[in-house]
Amino acid sequence: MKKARIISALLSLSLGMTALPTAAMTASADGNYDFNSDGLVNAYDAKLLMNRYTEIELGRDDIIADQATRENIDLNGDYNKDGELDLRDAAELYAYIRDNNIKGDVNCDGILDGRDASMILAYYARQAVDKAYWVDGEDDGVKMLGDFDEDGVIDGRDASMVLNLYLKSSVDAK
Ligand SMILES: [Ca+2]
Ligand SMILES: [Ca+2]
Ligand SMILES: [Ca+2]
Repeated sequence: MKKARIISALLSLSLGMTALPTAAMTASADGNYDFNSDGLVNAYDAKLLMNRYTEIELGRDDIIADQATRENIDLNGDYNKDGELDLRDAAELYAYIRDNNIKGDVNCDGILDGRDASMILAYYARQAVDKAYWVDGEDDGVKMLGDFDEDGVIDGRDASMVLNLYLKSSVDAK
């Protein structure tokens, strides 16, 4: 079934991007990649770009809920400017997000705080129950940036390290 194949290709892409060639990777994202206009360029936007690709491939327009978001993607989603909106654009945007944010800042707002810690913890809790349970955008961000201590596992330890750092910095600031 075509749809199932595409979905599994998308999943493997978002989980294993290091396997893709990086030679043509652009150094910076200079366009407007905040597709959902929430002020942040993060994994949600990369996920939306993948969803838009899926819509185009399947001839659908019901995966992305918001028409303005869809138009933003159609205008700016060709990340590598090769005239096609495809999975490579999504992969390169994911790589940009992964490489241009600090470890632990899973929502990519430039601050490590309780929000990041709880996203990491929620991801860990969900994965512990069911590895197939995936929250689009949110879990993509955690997967890329959530392994704070870089031991190869995203778990409660990463969440508490991020939280402790945040608590320490807010105490120091007083
Ligand atoms: Ca955004
Ligand atoms: Ca953050
Ligand atoms: Ca870890």
